[in-house]
Amino acid sequence: MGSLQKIMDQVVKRNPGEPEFHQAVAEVLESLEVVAEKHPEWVKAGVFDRIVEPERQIIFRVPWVDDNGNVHVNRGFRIQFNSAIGPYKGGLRLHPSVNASILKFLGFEQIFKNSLTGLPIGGGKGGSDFDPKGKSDNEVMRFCQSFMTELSKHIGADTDVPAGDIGTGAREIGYMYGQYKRLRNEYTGVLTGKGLTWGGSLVRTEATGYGLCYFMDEALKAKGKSFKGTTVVVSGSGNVAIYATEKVHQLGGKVVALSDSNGYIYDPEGIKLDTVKQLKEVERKRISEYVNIHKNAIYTEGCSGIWSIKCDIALPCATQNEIDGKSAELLVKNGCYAVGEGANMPSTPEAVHIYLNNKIIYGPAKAANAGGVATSALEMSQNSMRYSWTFEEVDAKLKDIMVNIYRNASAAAKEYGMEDNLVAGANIAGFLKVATAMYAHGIAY
Ligand code: NDP
Ligand code: 2IT
Repeated sequence: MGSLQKIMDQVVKRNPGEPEFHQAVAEVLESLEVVAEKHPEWVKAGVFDRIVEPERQIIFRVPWVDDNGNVHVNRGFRIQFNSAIGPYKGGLRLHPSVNASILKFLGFEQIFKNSLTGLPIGGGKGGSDFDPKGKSDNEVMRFCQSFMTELSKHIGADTDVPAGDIGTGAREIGYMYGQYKRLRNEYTGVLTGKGLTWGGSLVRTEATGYGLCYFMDEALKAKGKSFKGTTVVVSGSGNVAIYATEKVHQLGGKVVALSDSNGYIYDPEGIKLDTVKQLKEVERKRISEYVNIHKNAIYTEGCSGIWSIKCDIALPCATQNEIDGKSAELLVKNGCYAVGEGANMPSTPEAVHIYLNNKIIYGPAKAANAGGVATSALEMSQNSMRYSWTFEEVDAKLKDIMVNIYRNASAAAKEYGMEDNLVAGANIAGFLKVATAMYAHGIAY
């Protein structure tokens, strides 16, 4: 890194013990060196210094009572990272690993992702170290109500609009929305990912996975390829993985593997998605159960082994740093020529380096998984209009947005002398709009 190294040093010093946050910032600052050279006025106005510091971080206690009457205390967070181009927007993660580092990396990336969508949304993220796994519906409800009791003081349809992420799906959004409505006596689009009978948008459930495939389809086309006839490995088996699989199948590819945090399934005949939806969305079971229904499929313990399966295209859709350098090398060695990130920051810096060195068609998370939040922004528009678009209308807008993100990232990479490097392209294209707004707004002092 060059002139922005001192900002990176400050981030490390000010946020000790937060490796995921450091990783996300380092990648972006590295891409932005060329922008800093071109825009000394932004350097002088401290745009780079300011963009790495969250505007506001809220940390709070979340007490709740389990079905046996025992009291539990979790920690709740909301990182309101940047509101230069719109209200803070980003999901809520419920997972035992959640801490400030993970939510700051996610909130930081969300700034650039949301800017890339072309829609007026700032960057934020939140969540809790609560683990919904193994909890009853009533326990999840009590947690969500307690969480929202505090969070409601900090959010609003024009202030900060949370949504789902790992561990937060339609059930959790429902309990949280109900509590917000009780507390505030207002019916507004304060959360997205709502149910279809109470303000949700068609296509939001499918949006991240579908959007990932629309983005990758465009990236593949630019290199004379397509999903048709390809073998695809998808990690995870949650919301993003399921709808990425559905769209790959619609586009003529074959997904042969899925995973969860315990292990992975391999079905050489192609994953039967109806079974996966029943197991994961309805019964909330483990992916290992799949092989009890489809006897030709194999289950293997340990989730990272999924990257040893031979494939043309890999779509990591589980969690951060799930592909390390060794897994990336294995993918390349086995002939994989494209990687599209449905999850946020699923590849370590070493893995990204290997993709770029081997000319892999690589769709980085900020660009490739922006379809979820883009459709959330479309949900906000529909809520403001008190109107809803049809499935076809929303799907067409989503597709347009993903194609534009690819084109803008690709054009920015070329303009700044890094043709085909969509990591740099996405970081730069996302940053330019936010920086222009931050500069225009002046510095408060
Ligand atoms: P879900 O909770 O629906 O599914 C998460 C999946 O990833 C599960 O299969 C889960 O397995 C697996 N997983 C989670 N944590 C780990 C871990 N530490 N190690 C291995 N596997 C793990 O979440 P989503 O599908 O919504 O989110 C998946 C990824 O996509 C995340 O990175 C999220 O930030 C990102 N994303 C989500 C968007 C959305 O709209 N939902 C939008 C853009 C990005 P298990 O059940 O064993 O925990
Ligand atoms: O990482 C993400 O972009 C999300 N979890 C979706 C956020 C949103 O506000 O829809």
